[in-house]
Amino acid sequence: MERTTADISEASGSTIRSVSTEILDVPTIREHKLSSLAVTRQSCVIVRLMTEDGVEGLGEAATLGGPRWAEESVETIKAVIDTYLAPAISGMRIDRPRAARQRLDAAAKRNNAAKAAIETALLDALGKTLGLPVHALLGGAVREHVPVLWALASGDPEQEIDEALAVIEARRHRDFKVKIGAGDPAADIARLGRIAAGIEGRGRLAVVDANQAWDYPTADHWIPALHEMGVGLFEQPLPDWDVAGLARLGARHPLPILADESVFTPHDMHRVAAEAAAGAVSLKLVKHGGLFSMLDVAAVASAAGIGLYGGCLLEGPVGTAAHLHAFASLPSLAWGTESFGPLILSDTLSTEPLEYRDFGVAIPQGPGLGVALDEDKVAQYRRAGGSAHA
Ligand code: MUC
Ligand code: MG
Repeated sequence: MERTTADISEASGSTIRSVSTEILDVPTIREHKLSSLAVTRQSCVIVRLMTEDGVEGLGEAATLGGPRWAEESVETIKAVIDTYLAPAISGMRIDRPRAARQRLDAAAKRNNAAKAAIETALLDALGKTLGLPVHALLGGAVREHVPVLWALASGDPEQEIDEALAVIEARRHRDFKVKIGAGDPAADIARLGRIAAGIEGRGRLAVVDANQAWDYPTADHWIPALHEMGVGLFEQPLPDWDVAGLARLGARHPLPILADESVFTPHDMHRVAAEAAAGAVSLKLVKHGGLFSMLDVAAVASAAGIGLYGGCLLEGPVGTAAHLHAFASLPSLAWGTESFGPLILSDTLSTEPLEYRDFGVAIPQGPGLGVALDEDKVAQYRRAGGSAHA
């Protein structure tokens, strides 16, 4: 049946009936060690936004190690959504995501992960209502598949080489990110050297991520060794506030800096660009507060000639799909992505897994996010009674 303008306008004008949240705790396939935290279980908040027409939109906000990667934890995300953000957009039309973001910003400062999860659910509902994939709501896809690297983070180089060779063999990944900074820098350099030799000719050390663990002299001393090993990007070697330090490293060494924790907002991105403090930026929904804001950060970076890298915070299928729709719509994505979150979880939470093939992942085709949750799995991993887990 042909849909008239009036039909479409009536459907897109549907309003938000309710927003609900639940926390999931899902074991990871192995310990994932960052500089200041390690996880064996990944937690996220799933948001369900129901429209007056009975369409359900899904969103996700993940954290790493409670409020330690950033200031939000799944407990605060759930509380802020339930208490402040959900009431702020109740009854709004679903085809006004920018206006919804203004209401969310008026209701709560920052809390970007919480806002991102709500905006994702809103766009999923709008896409399902209109019969369009989320990427069409963001300007449309310019690619159908993105490269995905794999993160090595057990801290044991022999295990890490075995893990890398297995995923290369499976044609799942050939670029690797190694997490460092938990211990002695010289030991990390030795570990990286072992990994580089172990995968030589078959895989690449695309990114090394220190998660803010080093100071300027340490980074200045060891960057030539990383460059010598063929590392492609050095992610957030210094504390998030030390933008001037990142700029000095970038000016002294040819190895490009990848800004992660230093860039949450478009204003942060503007400062990093103005100070020439990075060669690339890692885009993550939890940092930017939503898909539109992610595109705003990307636009500021691109205007300054700073490359784009598709980041993650180990999201499950809902959050990963949301990232993929935004990454698909970016005119340029020079540094690829790390959209491997669902693969580090020990179980598949969606009814259909995302399609990982040819060293990357296919962009889901909607409507909406194009992902449905397996409700039995959700029930299995749902946190009971809101009790606190680390
Ligand atoms: C981070 O800081 O990049 C994303 C991938 C990964 O291995 O760790 C996270 C967080
Ligand atoms: Mg990082």
